[in-house]
Amino acid sequence: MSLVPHLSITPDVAAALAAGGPVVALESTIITHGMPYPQNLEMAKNVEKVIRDNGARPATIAIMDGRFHVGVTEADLERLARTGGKAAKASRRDVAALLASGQTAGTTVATTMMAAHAAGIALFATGGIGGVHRGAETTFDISADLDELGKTPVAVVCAGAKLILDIPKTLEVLESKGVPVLGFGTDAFPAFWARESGGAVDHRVDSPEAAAKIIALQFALGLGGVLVANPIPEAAALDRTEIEGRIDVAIRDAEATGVGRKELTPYLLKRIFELTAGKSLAANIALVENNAAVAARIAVALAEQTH
Ligand code: PSU
Ligand code: MN
Repeated sequence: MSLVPHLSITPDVAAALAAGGPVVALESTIITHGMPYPQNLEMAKNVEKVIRDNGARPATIAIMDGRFHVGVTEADLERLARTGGKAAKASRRDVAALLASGQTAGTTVATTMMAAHAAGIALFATGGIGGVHRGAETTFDISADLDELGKTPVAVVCAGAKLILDIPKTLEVLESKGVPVLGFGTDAFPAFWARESGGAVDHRVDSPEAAAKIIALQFALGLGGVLVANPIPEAAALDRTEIEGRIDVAIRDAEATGVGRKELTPYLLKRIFELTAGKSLAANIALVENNAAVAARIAVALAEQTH
């Protein structure tokens, strides 16, 4: 019982993994649902380049043609980027149905972790993780990302979680699931577009080597995933008060139009993009690239420590 027979790993990723080299997984919901075309395609290509420039191999993960692709061709990236909202969003509960139907789907943090682990990839870079939505005490809307982090041994480098979520509740659930939250050069849990959320990380690390040491031990002990929280670069960060105001408007609009469940996160992202006149998208791209660089450096340190 395993995902392995359903993986299509590109030859260059397979060769890097066989040699014990550094590989960084990338999700695809950020391409299919997180950003508009053509910025999504440009971002996807740039992020792969950033990983290569930092000494690791990128492996973008997506579900296409009844397979879990680990590493995609440029033509496949183009295909994912051009789905224009028609692709499915693959959470854990969707995997079997999507592999059966052959539909094209972006993989979330949860399903990208599943495929990365099956392929033997330790590091994964994204923008922000899913978490506990505001009002979860009535909607029960808690992302499957948190549960996956609790059980699947992959280290996810993110810029924290968006303030569209309830950050204190998200940190509480991460604690319940036993997920260590490492602050990369920070004591503060970052809030995606802003460098601070008001919440704190559990442990601070100040180098890729220090992060790699904890990640290696977490995996050796069989304790599940690790979350590395890496704040957006100062120059790209948005003003927290301004972004908080926009988020409140977007949430009210979602309630007014009845958007919820799996459509909620993509809807809020699109609405905030409109409300900030695109500034949120530019910041989003900058922080993903920054996370890719840090993930690649940690992957290199981890490969050196384990060989
Ligand atoms: N947060 C972002 N951008 C994103 C997502 C989250 O800032 O694109 C995507 C990720 O793929 C994440 C998913 O895993 O949304 C979470 O969705 P949900 O809340 O439905 O689990
Ligand atoms: Mn949800």
